[in-house]
Amino acid sequence: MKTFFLTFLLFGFSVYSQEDRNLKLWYNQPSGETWENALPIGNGFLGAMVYGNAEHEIIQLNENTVWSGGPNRNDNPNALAALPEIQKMIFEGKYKEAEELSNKAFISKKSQGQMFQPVGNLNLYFKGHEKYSDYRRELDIEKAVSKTSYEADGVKYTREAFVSFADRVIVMRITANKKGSISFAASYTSPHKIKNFAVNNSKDLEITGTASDHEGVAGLIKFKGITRIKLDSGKLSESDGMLTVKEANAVTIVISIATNFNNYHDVSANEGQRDADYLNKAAGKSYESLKNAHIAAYQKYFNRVKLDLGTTPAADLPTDERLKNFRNVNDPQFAALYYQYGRYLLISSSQPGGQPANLQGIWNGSLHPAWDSKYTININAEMNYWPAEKTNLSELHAPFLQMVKDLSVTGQETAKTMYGTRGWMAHHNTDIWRATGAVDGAFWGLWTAGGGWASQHLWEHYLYTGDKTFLAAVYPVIKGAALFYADFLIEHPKYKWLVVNPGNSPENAPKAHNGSSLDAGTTMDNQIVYDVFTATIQAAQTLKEDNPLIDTLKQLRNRLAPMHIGKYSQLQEWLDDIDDPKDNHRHVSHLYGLFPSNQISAYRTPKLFAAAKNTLLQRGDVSTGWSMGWKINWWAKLQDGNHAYSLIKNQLTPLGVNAGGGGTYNNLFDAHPPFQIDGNFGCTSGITEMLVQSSDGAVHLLPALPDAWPDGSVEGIRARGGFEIAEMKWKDSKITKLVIKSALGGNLRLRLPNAMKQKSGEELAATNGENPNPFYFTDETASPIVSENSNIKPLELKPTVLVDFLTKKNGVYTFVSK
Ligand code: FUC
Repeated sequence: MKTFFLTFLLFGFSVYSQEDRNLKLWYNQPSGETWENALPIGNGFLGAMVYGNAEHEIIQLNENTVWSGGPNRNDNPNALAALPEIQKMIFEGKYKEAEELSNKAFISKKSQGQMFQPVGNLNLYFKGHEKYSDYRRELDIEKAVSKTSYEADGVKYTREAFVSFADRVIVMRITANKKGSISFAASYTSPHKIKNFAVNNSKDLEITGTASDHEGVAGLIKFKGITRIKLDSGKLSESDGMLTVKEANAVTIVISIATNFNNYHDVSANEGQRDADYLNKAAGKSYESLKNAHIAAYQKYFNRVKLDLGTTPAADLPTDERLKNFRNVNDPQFAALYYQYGRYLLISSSQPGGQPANLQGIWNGSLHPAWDSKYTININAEMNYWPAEKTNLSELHAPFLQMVKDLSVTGQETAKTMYGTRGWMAHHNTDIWRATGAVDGAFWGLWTAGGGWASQHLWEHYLYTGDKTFLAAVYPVIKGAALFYADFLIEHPKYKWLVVNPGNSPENAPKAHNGSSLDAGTTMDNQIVYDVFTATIQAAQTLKEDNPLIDTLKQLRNRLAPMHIGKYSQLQEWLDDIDDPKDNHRHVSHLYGLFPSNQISAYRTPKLFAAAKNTLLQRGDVSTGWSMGWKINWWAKLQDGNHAYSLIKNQLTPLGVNAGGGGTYNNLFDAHPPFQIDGNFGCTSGITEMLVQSSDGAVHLLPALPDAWPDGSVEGIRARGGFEIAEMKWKDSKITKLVIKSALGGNLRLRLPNAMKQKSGEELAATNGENPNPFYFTDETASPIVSENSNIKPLELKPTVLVDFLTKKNGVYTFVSK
């Protein structure tokens, strides 16, 4: 009855637009003590969580290079000698024994990876503000500015905060509608053991500290933060290590933080000098000029994509209320807001020259965060970067791509000393020190494909940008990932295919293995090696390099184990048909081949495509946050928009409501739980894949539009081969207008839900054979093999129209429905 009433209430009104409030998260109450209520701001180097509490404002501070430990390696030197014995045990089915030996010989006896750590909090104490009214706090993701306002003692107070993209400082401005009414005390707190607070010149609060020692690695990161408080009239004084503001008209707080980190093997910078430089450059500027420069720098990225899925009165409510309602009401704008929030979070946590977004992006308040808030490269870190290219944030891929380049150096020694191979490799985790050893236990850590998977991002960046200079520069890295496998693959004694041994299907174990995850030739391992070889072959062909290697890799690729359809009509996770159809493990790693890879195709491998769907149905929907995020992408690839949408609803559910699964916190951070940012990014990628795909020989538009979004428009999504969907409008699920920009020229093959023509009236050409555009190359001869014995039926797909249109470099083309 209640739901009915609510639905009636929300649908009863006519649809109307909300312009200004659309891209804001907002709340009627402060965060209190709860970190996951606070609002994240950041510029890729600095991150802050703004609590917005009236009487005790907390700005929790992060700097992207404050990590425990220092330059270190964590390879296990006993691995190489034990490798043949472990391979033999696995081939003989002695998985448990193999795992035990691997725990001794492969798993690192040193660091299991270092921790991303906070700097501390800046606390502002406003005496007498315990009682307040007219409270509101918000995060405007169009401007990347947070704002808190309330009334206390008859005065209206406002605080605005941002982390400047232009000036590398955190800025807060406090104003009041009555002169002389701003009074507060400011001080730092920090959870670090080694720290010091000081007041300098009676105007700066300073914090210095050293990040933790961890797992036998000495903490070498030194950090310094300076907070300068600038007043418009009033008085600033110092007492007990605090700065006190009395009776100011307005206050501007500028916070800079710096460390001694230069790169993963050099921590020799002078943090104090750096910090003072950042502060002094920014502190002389007026608040308005800092804010304007910040917004302009931010919007250079943010404004590239616009998404309108319609707005209903449901969008009127505060964000936490909308989150509670989302599953039961029609609030398409909430999905659009969440989509853009993913882009906001990527812009704010990943900037060229900085560290890649880690498990928590750049926001962490704990000295010992979950999973060290590092980089899990058996899914999570890659997922963070799925939105980068397609949501038109290509430059922001750079920190991740730089990490891959770093890993290709550190991972070379790991490949050589632990596996006796050329090239480079990384296991399932890494950190700021680019550690590549195997950690956490063989069950999780003895997985060799972390580097291989991560290396695919280099190739993907090329496929979107067509940047040959970039490709030439990173070719040795792509090739190094292939050389590792060229040397490491081993013939399976029973099946005769070349396989990875030891390997696993990340973090899952088949029942048949007595609790051990180890195996040879798992489906995901095979798929990753297939991609690593294919990318290397294609990169070498593009660059006209390495002909003998191309031949070798092609031969090796032909001997890889194929994908199999098993007895439950599922895509097999392992080489043997030992999947459990009731297994609902969060990792569905073998569907890597469906997404982010494109080996499983609706058109080229229809049986595998149908098997992938069965696997996903058997695995179920609700799971951890990131797992649901991945599933949105898979259902989009399966062209089932309604199922993808129901996963979005599962994900956008307050934490605690999905039995046994994750959800979303009030600040719209994804809940594994705990907070893990990959789910945010995974969902943003998934929504894009519902609207535009460019992975299967064509630019496929509206491949998975749910019934809930019959009308809408999007601008700025990017497709492989340098195409940009500059504008796409749809009505009743049919595209009415389409504008495509072609940065590189070449054949544009469109797969459309309805027939279209050029705006001039001219028809589009019918297709003939393979797409001649090299960025859409699908290597027929190397298509993965499906086991022949399956009589699985291909899925029935919605009909589409396939057309070709030849574009010129920098051409802009408009199409309309027929
Ligand atoms: C992998 C996942 C976990 C978690 C962790 C950070 O180990 O299996 O669910 O996301 O990474």
